[in-house]
Amino acid sequence: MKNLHRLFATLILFVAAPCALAAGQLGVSNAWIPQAPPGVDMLAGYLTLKNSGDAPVSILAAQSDRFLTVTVHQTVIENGVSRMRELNHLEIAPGEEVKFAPGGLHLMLMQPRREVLPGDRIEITFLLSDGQRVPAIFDVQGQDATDGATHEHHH
Ligand SMILES: [Cu+2]
Repeated sequence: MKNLHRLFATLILFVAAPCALAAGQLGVSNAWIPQAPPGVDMLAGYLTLKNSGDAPVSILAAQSDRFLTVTVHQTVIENGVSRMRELNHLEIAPGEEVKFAPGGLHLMLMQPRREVLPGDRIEITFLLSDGQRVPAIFDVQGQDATDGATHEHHH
């Protein structure tokens, strides 16, 4: 009889488990960094994030050993002036795709630890509220590839 109780307890555990597994799943694509003009120690990173899970994903922070700090910025126009605002966190709903692009959302990459050159591949890791760490590899593009906000990224 005691064994039967244990069996029931185990079964309940298995039935309950799928609910606890509902999770966000962050996919990364098209990650690129335009090379900065000479002498500028501030770069921007662009990419597309997609949550293909069944729960919201919340990005709390990002980090890279190539930069002193990595933050999420949003460019906004206030009274005709372009300003950048730092986002403390970025929430992505299930099924939602968020595009970082010139003139909008971007990663602000401050004080590179060494020069960032075209052809470099730079890893930046996103830290999520559920403890997941999602790495992304960014391709550095030469300046000729970065003129204008309408630029499309080609491989
Ligand atoms: Cu910025």
